[in-house]
Amino acid sequence: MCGIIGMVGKSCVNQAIYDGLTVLQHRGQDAAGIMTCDEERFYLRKDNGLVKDVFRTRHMLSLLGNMGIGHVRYPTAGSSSSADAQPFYVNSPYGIALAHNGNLTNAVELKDELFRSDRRHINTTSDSEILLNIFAHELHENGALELENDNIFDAVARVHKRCSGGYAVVSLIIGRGIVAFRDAFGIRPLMIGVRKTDKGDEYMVASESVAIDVLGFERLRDVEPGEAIFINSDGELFSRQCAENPTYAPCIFEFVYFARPDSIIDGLSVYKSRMRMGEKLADKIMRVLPEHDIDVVIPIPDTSRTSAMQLAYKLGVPYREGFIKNRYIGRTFIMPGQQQRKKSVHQKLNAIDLEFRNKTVLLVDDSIVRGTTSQQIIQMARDAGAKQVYFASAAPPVRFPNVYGIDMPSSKELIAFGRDEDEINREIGSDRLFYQDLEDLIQSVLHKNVPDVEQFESSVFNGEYVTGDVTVDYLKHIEGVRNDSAKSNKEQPKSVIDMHNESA
Ligand code: PIN
Repeated sequence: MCGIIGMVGKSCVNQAIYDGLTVLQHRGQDAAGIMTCDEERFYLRKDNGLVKDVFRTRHMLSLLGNMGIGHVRYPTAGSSSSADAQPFYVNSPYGIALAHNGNLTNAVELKDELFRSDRRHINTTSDSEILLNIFAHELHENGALELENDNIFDAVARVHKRCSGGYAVVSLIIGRGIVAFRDAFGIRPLMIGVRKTDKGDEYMVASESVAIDVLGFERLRDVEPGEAIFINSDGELFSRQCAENPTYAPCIFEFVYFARPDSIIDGLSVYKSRMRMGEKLADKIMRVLPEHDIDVVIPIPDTSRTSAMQLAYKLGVPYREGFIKNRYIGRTFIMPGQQQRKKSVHQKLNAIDLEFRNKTVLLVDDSIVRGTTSQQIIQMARDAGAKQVYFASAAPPVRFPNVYGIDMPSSKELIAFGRDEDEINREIGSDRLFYQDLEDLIQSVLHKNVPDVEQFESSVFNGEYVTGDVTVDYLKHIEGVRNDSAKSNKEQPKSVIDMHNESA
């Protein structure tokens, strides 16, 4: 998972892109990069680290120009090198830079094809470099010296024909403008914002609406599945549908965990979705355990707070903040390697004993992925004196790998893989376990006022991959690059590095 931003302003955009990336920092804390341009050249700064650490004053001063793109990266196997940080750029044609969020499911074939037919070399393990070279090749085939809007849109249409998977892309064409597009299913999010100034309109595109809000832009609309947007250097916006059969199927996991609650994705409020997840869970608990004995509902901070609050309200049970989180420690979910994850759970959360002592507590989390955190937190609740520990997950069991840009572990590391709910309950050590049903999750996110969205990309729960091209062989391939031993092995064998395509 990554965060992207693109901006065409009426003055230098470096500070705005920096601020936007800081707002999107939750989408990736592994590396950050900004590329800006004026009429003549690109200016780039990218490195491993948080936004605040990657950009020092001297870097900011060197990022000149009124147009730019930015990226924050999520760590994945093989992607830890700063050479893989985005944006990437190529000199020909015109001078093009690109950053993306997502994962290509045919990256291995594309890399080979790029070499054999397009005579292009890919030097990193990043899908971004592949997307950039495909886009550059198609623009070269389609583009005149004086680039027309249709040349750009035709090139994006060819990118959609060649590339499969989930991707949201921002690209900078030197001196000309910014191109942004989204895969034909709209799996990864992308939104457009506008800001009126004395000199005219400024535009930005960003992974989440929260970046648009915080920078003082107005939310214009989401980029549609398969649609491409071109904002030229004069600040004019053009758009065209570039996919043959666009279908809305946004990633449901954005709503479960990744996106900030104050974001609105494809017209659907993340916050409201999480509230409804809590209500639906309460309904389920009352269905399966009408005479429940829950004394208190305790969220596992932060994401689950919203649903836990509504769950408690609907059950008519007190809601208590029984776990306090050290806010200076990063999210455990996105740290590579099991060892590092285990250690940080203890550093991250502390229990307030009084809220647990002699009570039947219901702990609520947004999801159970590996189950290791859940296991340790349940033990913490027992150590704090709880009489019984029940556990509720606002999402259904995660049983399948994600191939569209969410770095889920290999299926063997998923606690729900090959286990039924009783077995998971035993494994994590809870007295009772409640999972959200998939249909209830979908209904929690869906809102009647948004007729465009009828389905979600929910493969981690049901194993149905919307792009229809995910084979058993491909799943085996990503399993190989995702397991924890692959992640912790810094000296990866060449074959693994070669095969790996980055989940951005
Ligand atoms: C963490 C949100 N959330 C907590 C991420 C843990 C799965 N984990 C997914 C639960 S935060 S585990 O609130 O945003 O910090 O099942 O893999 O152990």
